Amino acid sequence: MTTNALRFVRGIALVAALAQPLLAKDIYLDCGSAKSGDGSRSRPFSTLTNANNAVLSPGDSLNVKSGTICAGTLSPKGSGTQESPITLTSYGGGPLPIINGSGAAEADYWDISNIAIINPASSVAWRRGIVGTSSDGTIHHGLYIHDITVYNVAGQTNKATQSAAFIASGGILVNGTEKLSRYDDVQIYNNTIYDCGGGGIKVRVGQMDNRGKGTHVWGNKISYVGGDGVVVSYGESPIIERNKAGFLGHGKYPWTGGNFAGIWVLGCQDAVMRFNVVHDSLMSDIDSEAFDCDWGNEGTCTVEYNYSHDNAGGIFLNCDGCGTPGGARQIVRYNVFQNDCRMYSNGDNVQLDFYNNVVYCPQKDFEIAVPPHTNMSNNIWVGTANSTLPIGDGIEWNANLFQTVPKPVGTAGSMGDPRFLSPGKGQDTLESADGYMLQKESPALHLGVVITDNGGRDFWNNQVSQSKRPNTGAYNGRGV
Ligand SMILES: *[C@@H]1O[C@H](CO)[C@@H](O)[C@H](O)[C@H]1NC(C)=O
Ligand SMILES: *[C@@H]1O[C@H](CO)[C@@H](O)[C@H](O)[C@H]1NC(C)=O
Ligand SMILES: *[C@@H]1O[C@H](CO)[C@@H](O)[C@H](O)[C@H]1NC(C)=O
Ligand SMILES: *[C@@H]1O[C@H](CO)[C@@H](O)[C@H](O)[C@H]1NC(C)=O
Ligand SMILES: *[C@@H]1O[C@H](CO)[C@@H](O)[C@H](O)[C@H]1NC(C)=O
Ligand SMILES: CC(=O)N[C@H]1CO[C@H](CO)[C@@H](O)[C@@H]1O
Repeated sequence: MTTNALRFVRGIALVAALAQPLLAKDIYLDCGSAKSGDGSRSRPFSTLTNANNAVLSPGDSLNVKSGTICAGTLSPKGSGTQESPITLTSYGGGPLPIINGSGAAEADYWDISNIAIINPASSVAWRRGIVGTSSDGTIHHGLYIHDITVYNVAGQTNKATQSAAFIASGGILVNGTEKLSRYDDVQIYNNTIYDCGGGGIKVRVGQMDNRGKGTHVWGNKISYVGGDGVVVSYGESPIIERNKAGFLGHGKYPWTGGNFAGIWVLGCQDAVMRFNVVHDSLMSDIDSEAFDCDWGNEGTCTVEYNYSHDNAGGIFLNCDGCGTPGGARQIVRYNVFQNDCRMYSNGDNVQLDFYNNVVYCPQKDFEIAVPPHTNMSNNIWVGTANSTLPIGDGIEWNANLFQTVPKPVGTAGSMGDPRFLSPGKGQDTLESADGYMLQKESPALHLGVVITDNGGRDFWNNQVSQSKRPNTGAYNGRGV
């Protein structure tokens, strides 16, 4: 059974739109009202059925009364245009209106904001809060979902036994998959998502040979979801940034089987994950890393300027061997990883460039597995005396600084205290990682090797030169 709180269906919308007068109309819905009116502000519709029957045109809006609860599926019809999207939002001020229900989607140029969505149930199933679908074999454009709160969605939590339902469950989903359909210009930002079985935000915008363009997922706060934080698949140059994902695997509908990871991409070209914070993930079968360049990624897959801490699965997953290999160059740079001590690698077809990161694990042994072709440059590794770091013909170690953990056998590098400002004190924000700046006496200053095409700035936005020796670690400013 598929249930969604909100679904967008395209259908007859375009034909109807041609027959509409150019005047935009605003439709009002007040589920607290006793009798249904004509959808005007003074005589609003009172049921989701009324609202679902209306066909909206470019520039139209559907407004849901604040402080009310509507039971059922909101599934409005119609498509906007780039200049005149259709708006779905709340009116009247006060608490966000809640759509409590099931149901489910295709549409162009919708801007959805300022509503709350729940989809509770006593047992988990294929269920999501909000879903946009593209299944008619055409390219859809423009889905903007922002300032929405999604919580209490009883999505599937077991990927081992219910894989398809788990993949399709979570807070906010986009499903641009069927019959060569694709979704361009999907923007999901500033939403709050918690207590959702299956995960937070899962965006599929196309297929391997037909990737969706312009996917941007940013500024979302995701916590206590029973699965993945953010997943973007089959996008061209998608950007996932400034999201916070914490306590993954926990919550009202906690993880019960299979694998999940914090923030990850699959089947993408040139994906970037940056400025995110991922923390306190529960251990799943073998994943639960903060970041993952999964299978089918091509070009580059970049993880930069992020901070993560205390994820049971650790730092990073190369999963290029988990499906159709894409062979993207994986670039992990200028990140701070606190008490994240593990990397897992599945797939031999990729090059991993892991440089200018801080990996701080004074209490837990490292468990680091990397692709056979890996370049570890300019990182600071703080570990235990018992930890070992990987060696191999294709694993190169340049200018790393090691504290307590021994240098990998037979490689160059320095041992010593990096003299961080105040390590181990990071909380749940990017700012809280400031303790990983370097003191004036730090041996890490100017210890690094020059890396060409290095992104030009460090974690704190200090410049990184293409010719002068950088510091090791994520901080390239002067000693403080
Ligand atoms: C949502 O609907 C379910 C039944 O489907 C009901 O048990 C629950 O109380 C409703 N929650 C709210 C906040 O209306
Ligand atoms: C996407 O839609 C198709 C067709 O309805 C369905 O088979 C598939 O499971 C859906 N995937 C997700 C992630 O919702
Ligand atoms: C994000 O949401 C907050 C309220 O939670 C609001 O004040 C802010 O303006 C929003 N930012 C954007 C860019 O929409
Ligand atoms: C390190 O390993 C040795 C031998 O396995 C063990 O006796 C010792 O307790 C370990 N030390 C720590 C701090 O884990
Ligand atoms: C590894 O990176 C360093 C620094 O960029 C570079 O000098 C070296 O040539 C790289 N090694 C390989 C095998 O690419
Ligand atoms: C490169 C960059 O913009 N880094 C930012 C990372 O986050 C810290 C803390 O919010 C900012 O100070 C940096 O500017």
